Amino acid sequence: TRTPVNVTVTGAAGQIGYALLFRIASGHLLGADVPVNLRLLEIPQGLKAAEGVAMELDDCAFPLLRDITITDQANVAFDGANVALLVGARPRTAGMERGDLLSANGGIFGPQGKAINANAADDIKVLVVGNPANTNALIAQRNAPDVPAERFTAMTRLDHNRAVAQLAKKAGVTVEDVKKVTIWGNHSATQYPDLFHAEISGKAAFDAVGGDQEWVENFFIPKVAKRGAEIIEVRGASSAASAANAAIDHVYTWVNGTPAGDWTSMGIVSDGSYGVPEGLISSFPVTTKDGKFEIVQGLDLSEFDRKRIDASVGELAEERDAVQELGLI
Ligand code: NAX
Repeated sequence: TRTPVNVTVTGAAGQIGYALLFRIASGHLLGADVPVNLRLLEIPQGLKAAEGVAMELDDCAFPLLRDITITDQANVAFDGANVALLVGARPRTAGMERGDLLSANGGIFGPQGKAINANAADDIKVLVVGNPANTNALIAQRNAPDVPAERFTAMTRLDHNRAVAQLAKKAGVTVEDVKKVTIWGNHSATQYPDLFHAEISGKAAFDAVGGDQEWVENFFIPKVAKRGAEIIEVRGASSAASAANAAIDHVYTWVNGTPAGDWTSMGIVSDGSYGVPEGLISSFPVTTKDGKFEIVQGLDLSEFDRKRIDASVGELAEERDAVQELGLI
């Protein structure tokens, strides 16, 4: 039998945590033959609810679930961690300026980065879900100097999946017919969901959805970029099950590889590709294989692509400058 993989989840008592933990424990994160130990990190006020979730996990009698640890100590939660899903974050509340938001999250992701650096397993893979995800990932990464930078990633897979679903709907095909969609930049309203390099049933996606630039600019892009706000308005709460699903997809794809003829979107440390300043955590088209990813190279960017990517990357650079000024990185 295989050695269990240690999976740490922060914000385990929150709504994404509740949608996520049962799927990790049932084998959807890593595979149906991989046993897992769960390490749940919460703030003290969240510990009791996390205990309740752990009771429900017990009650599922999942064959792959070995051990559950519940703690408010980052050093305990990340001890021997192979995969860490950083979901818990400080949300923006009324009247909060961006600097306040970034520094509150710096107070979370700085120490968690240090705890990962000191305690995690050598093969640690980190996914940051908690917003502002890209910059929180940057803070954690910079606080973990002994961990290879490429092990810190930010989640844009939910945006990616949203884009795929919108394109399938418009073209009247199934989601499996939609390939090579890219989310570029920041997981925020400035993100650039790119269909110009995508394919639908083997043809250029732009043609397959009617070749209508107006629809792309005024419907498709805002639909994807503002979907989070739309869910809040309609459901009365922010995306949880779809966010958890995207986190599962992100890690599963990272570990198990992208299918031939397709790629995915991940927020990763830039190596300077496509003019994205080195070191920023920005979303790119990537292929994955054997637990490693590579940026898809050689895509021709139009002026329209360039403008949209630059705008979102510009926002990331501003966020980096702000956290630098705050002494968080
Ligand atoms: P909830 O407020 O339901 O849960 C957050 C949980 O985190 C709470 O239980 C809280 O006690 C815990 N927490 C807070 N600080 C912590 C710390 N320092 N250590 C450990 N736990 C801590 O939020 P939920 O709806 O689950 O969303 C979680 C995060 O995901 C938010 O930041 C949200 O903005 C972000 N999202 C990111 C998405 C993405 O695509 N990247 C999409 C969905 C979601 O909006």
